[in-house]
Amino acid sequence: MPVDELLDLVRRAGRILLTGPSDSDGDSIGSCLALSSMIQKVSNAKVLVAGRPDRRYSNLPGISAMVEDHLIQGPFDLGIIVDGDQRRLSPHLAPVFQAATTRVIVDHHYSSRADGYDLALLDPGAASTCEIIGGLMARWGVELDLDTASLLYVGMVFDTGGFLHSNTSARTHLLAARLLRAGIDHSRLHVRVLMERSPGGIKLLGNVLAGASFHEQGTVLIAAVTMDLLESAGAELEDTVGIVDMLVYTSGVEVAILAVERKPRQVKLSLRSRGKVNVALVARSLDPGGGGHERAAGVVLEKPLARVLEWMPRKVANAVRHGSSASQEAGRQPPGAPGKP
Ligand SMILES: [Mn+2]
Repeated sequence: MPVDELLDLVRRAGRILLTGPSDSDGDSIGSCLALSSMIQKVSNAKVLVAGRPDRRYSNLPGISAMVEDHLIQGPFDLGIIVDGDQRRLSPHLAPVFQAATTRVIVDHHYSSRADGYDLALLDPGAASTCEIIGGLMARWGVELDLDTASLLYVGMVFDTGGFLHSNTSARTHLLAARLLRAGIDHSRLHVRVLMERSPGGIKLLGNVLAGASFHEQGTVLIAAVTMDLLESAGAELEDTVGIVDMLVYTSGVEVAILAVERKPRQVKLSLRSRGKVNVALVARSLDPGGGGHERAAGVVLEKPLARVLEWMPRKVANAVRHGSSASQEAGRQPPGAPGKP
């Protein structure tokens, strides 16, 4: 069984690298730190957790032990990537991970495959990678402590949008119940991860919402964050997280898109769907590197924002009108929608 194989690998390893994708989020950070604490209970290995979490995770147990990618030096006996494929590692970390003697992936993304790893724990039915780690913990016989429970809850709450998205299952709630029984402060964790905005972030939100535009008879809603807007609001890129999730819950809207100008010639699009349109396909139609889940997808475009805003709405309208329906990949994807690329 892969679960037992992983336990065996962890016990035999001297040096372990644990990482999520370079664009980390609540699930990848919660998964890494929870798995790290579990590993330390069953093994004497030295564990390095790579990543650079943003402000909303600064109070999490174990977060101060995270090391920025560029400071990580191999070799490692075991490399474990969680919540995303190794193609999403930073240019510095990717070769370090690939050089590890044994490589493992633990993930719930539909698009992740076992090739390129020595061991793969893939469960696309899990709402979050933290849900997989929670199951792993029970199988390893590791006792659930308060810190680990808090970390797992962060990932679960992040990837389900607070148990709102359709990926939330009975299994999700059963694990959440175990975490609450362990004594976590669920309300504080939820507010910190999903609700709280910085003063600059609130100003930014107001400006972005005011500038949003409706297309296709009100079924497509598009908003943009320019570098100027960020600066004038006193906000950071991390303050754009969650805005697109608000946009999509506008009545009549089927698809919402937030375009964030990251650099003068680079735009990150985040796409959300209410279910009729498969936004992973829409993202891929905009650029081959785009993708994600049916209801939550993303794509990075190496183009100026003004050009993207000129060209993209028509492309999206086309995709919404002709095909890109959720049923097109029905054979590959269950109806749930984990993630938030
Ligand atoms: Mn995830």
